[in-house]
Amino acid sequence: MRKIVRSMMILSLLAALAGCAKDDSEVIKIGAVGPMTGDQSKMGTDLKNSVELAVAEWNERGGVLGKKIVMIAGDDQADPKQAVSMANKFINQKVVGVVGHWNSSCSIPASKYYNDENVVMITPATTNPKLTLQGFSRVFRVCGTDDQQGRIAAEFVVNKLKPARIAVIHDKTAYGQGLAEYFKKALGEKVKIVFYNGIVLRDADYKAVLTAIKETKPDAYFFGGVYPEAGRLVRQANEIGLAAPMITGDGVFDPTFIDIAGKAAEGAFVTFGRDPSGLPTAQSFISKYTARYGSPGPYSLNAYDAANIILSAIEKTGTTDGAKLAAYISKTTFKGGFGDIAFDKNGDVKKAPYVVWAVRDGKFQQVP
Ligand code: ABU
Repeated sequence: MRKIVRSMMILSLLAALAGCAKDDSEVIKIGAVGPMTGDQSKMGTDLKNSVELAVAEWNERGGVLGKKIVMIAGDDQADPKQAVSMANKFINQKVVGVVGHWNSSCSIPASKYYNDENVVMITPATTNPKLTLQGFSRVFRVCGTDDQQGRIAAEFVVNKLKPARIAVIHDKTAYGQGLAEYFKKALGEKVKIVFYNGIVLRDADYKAVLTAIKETKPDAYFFGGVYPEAGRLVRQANEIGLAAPMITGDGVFDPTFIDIAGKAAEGAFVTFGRDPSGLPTAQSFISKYTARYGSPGPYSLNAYDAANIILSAIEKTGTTDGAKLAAYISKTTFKGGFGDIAFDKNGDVKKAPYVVWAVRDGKFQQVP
């Protein structure tokens, strides 16, 4: 009797596996991964929405290679260990390409798994240069890098703000610390750095470090990090009477920063790309995204372009093989929401111009 039960269980398992295999061969799976929960969840949600929109458009046109496309969303919680765990989950689910991750601290460790397992990864937002310097042929990004934006921030500080003294802090992550280092390097000896230190990520109270910064009498301070911390830093700096403006990077470029900081956000400076809302190539995305989800976020168009690049590569090559897709992506100029998108030998976009934005009247406005 036990033998019969065991045989029936094995048969059911084989039937279930056969079902999975059939399902797997009938759809093409694309991963969308970022921080879907936690204090950076706005970024993950923006990313997921954009991929979902791109996938819906492709499916309305009949899918790709005659198959329906299925988006699988993954939450890395902005945590490197979760990112690796999500990468392995996607690989087991036979995902063909991944749009993500958002955080440099997640993309860098996860990228090795995608590359080793022949999965194409395109990040919309990871800016730490190391990501594409690992020699991974299947890893791309459709945004700029922190050496580029660190240099733009330093040039702005030296030529426009002209402080005599500056403090530099960072959140000790791959992104935040990396950006602070690039900023410091680009600044060179041109401005005296009177304070340099890391802050504790997700701390509620930064008044001790801000008081220490205030004592060094800086004319400005640079922060390498993301908007939840930046919002609290600026608000609390205002509360303790530290009037020096914050200069920071793309991880802070979201209205949520202004929501957290309130009026204290006024006068903060942020490096980010140009506003794509006037680009003819972005109009269709903006109207469809807005109708479906509300206003696009800072990296929404990048995520949409990333998804379309993966799907176009599948269509044009007629394959889902990661190596063939990567070879096609690396030599092709794509028509995206940002216009023409082409990659260099490392997998970085050839054009990624940064500009400086300031918070004025509760909004980000490009500094002329
Ligand atoms: N580039 C902004 C934030 C994402 C990152 O960690 O790179």
